[in-house]
Amino acid sequence: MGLNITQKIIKSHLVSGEMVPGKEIGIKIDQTLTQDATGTMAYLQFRAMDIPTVKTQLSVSYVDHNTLQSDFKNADDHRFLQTVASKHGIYFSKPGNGICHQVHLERFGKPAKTLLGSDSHTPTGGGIGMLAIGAGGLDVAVAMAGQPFYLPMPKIVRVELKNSLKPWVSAKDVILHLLSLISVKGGVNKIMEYGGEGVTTLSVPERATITNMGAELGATTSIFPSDNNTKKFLEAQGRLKDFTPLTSDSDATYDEVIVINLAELEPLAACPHSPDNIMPIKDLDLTVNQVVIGSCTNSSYTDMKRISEILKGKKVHPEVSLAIAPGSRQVLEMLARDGSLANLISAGARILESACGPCIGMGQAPNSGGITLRTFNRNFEGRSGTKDASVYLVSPETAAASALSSKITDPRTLGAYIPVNMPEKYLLDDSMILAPSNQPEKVTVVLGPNIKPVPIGEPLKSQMELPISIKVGDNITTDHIMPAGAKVLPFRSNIPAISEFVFSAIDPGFSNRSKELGQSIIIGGQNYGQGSSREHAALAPMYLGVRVVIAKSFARIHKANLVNFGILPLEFKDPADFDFLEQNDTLLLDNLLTDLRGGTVNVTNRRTGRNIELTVDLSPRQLDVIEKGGLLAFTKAKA
Ligand code: MIC
Ligand code: SF4
Repeated sequence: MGLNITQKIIKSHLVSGEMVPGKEIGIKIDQTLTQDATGTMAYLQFRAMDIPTVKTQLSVSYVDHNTLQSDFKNADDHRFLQTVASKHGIYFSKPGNGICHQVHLERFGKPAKTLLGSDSHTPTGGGIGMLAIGAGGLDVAVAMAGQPFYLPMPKIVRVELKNSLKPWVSAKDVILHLLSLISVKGGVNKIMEYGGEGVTTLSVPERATITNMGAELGATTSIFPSDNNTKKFLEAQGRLKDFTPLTSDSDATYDEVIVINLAELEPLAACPHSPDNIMPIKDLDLTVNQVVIGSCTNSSYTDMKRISEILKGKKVHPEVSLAIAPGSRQVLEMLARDGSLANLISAGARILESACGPCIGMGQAPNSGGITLRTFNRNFEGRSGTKDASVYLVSPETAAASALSSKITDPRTLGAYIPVNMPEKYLLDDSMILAPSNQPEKVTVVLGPNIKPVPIGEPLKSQMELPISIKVGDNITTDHIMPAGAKVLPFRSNIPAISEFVFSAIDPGFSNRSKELGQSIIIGGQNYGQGSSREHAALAPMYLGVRVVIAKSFARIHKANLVNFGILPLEFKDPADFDFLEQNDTLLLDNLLTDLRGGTVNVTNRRTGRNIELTVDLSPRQLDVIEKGGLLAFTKAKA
């Protein structure tokens, strides 16, 4: 029987398990990437394993999230990351060189390889035909140590693209449409594999926009074939030798099929406060205060070039603030050299550093009650830095058109389409990517005072009586659990300090309350922990004494992070039982260690006497890890 692309890559990397959906598999990881906000913890964990040099084919450490440097903390993290990279065989992409996913696509991604990244948008690499997966920092550290990456074998969904996009409709609209079809939880434990004649009409950067935002479907990853467009892209990046063709066999089978007719799509927006709250632009009537173009979703050279053509000779509306962050130094320098940057500046754009910036709330927070259009991938409440702002996620074309008019504007009203060709040759200069030292023994790793040791979890007990410290609803994001932004991000390498901010946006008393309770349980709804891969959303609650999370369902990465830090994730057998639990109730868990292995756990609510059945959807390996108190404790115990 023929294989699809995903099966081909998994098969050639399979270390353990069978390719049966839902069963745990272990795969070999060829490449890893980290970014600074998750990287400091990942490298502290890697160093705790005492392995001198990474065992991957390639590992890259990027600095793109925390580039504000409002005091010593971020700069100290950067210095730590640079010295760790140099010592342990890791390439280091300096701050200013660009957003990890954009730079990795340009300079390192290879079709048919596996990539594990400590960032949820690592699937951007699927645009070039990689199996690129986001994970917690500890999983990435373990992969750098040469160990397999474990995950439940996903279902494989074929997304069949028919025809081609109409003028002014863009790759962003394809993924927004898919989000409208299957929602932010529609992709959990699935891989979206693109195929069909429409694929050949999309360039690698366009494909990467689609696979990038596949993260918002909750998908394990998304992937495109590696074809002639991939070859041309790699050739233009001076990397023809990295090309391998990769397509699915003609008799390949899939677990599900979704058909999208590209020709029927129109410009769309994801409305507040969820990436799946989709409306056609033409049906929205809004006055816009701010427009921001950039992020790992839409900051390629061709995206930027097109908006510069739209803005050329025109002026941004006086009531609008337009900020633009090109995705990489390559993009920025090419725009500077071909005159596009001058068009943007002349139009009145505020040019930002090539970094994540406003996407993670590092500057450019909107005004009170502001309406902001962003080409990003997440519009969770408060993520922009302004709690009552309304963030709409749109294509670069819609963003540029709206910046001119101050009204949300369908780019199809701009007149004749402005085609932008893919460059024959990208500008190549890797001088901001530092190779690791060839004398690693001479490199000293420098830790700043804000970099604190990683806390280690406690072994699980068979009997526990735990109070509920918080009860939350559906689709709680890791931004709710562990917020980011300019105030909190500098504490990513200091768990005691960052734990003060757990749930701070929805329940400012949470941190103190849980410390007082000693140990506790969190109750969640559907898709608990969607969004970012930040393991701090598990690590900081663990530090605050959270031992168990009971939810209707979990997002994949967060569930894996909970296990890695010794927090037990359990699911309601009957979701209706959610209604019978309240904050401050005390739950009795009995005979836990035995029952966990049987797949069902019973808890009794002390207040009501009611018994609730919970499902254990964890592999035997994961149960071993949790029993020991997390992956670090487990690895230490094994050693
Ligand atoms: C995000 O987009 O939320 C982030 C910031 O890139 C995160 C990583 C992090 O929290 O450091 C992600 O997507 O994984
Ligand atoms: Fe950076 Fe935003 Fe992309 Fe996350 S989603 S990696 S914060 S640009």
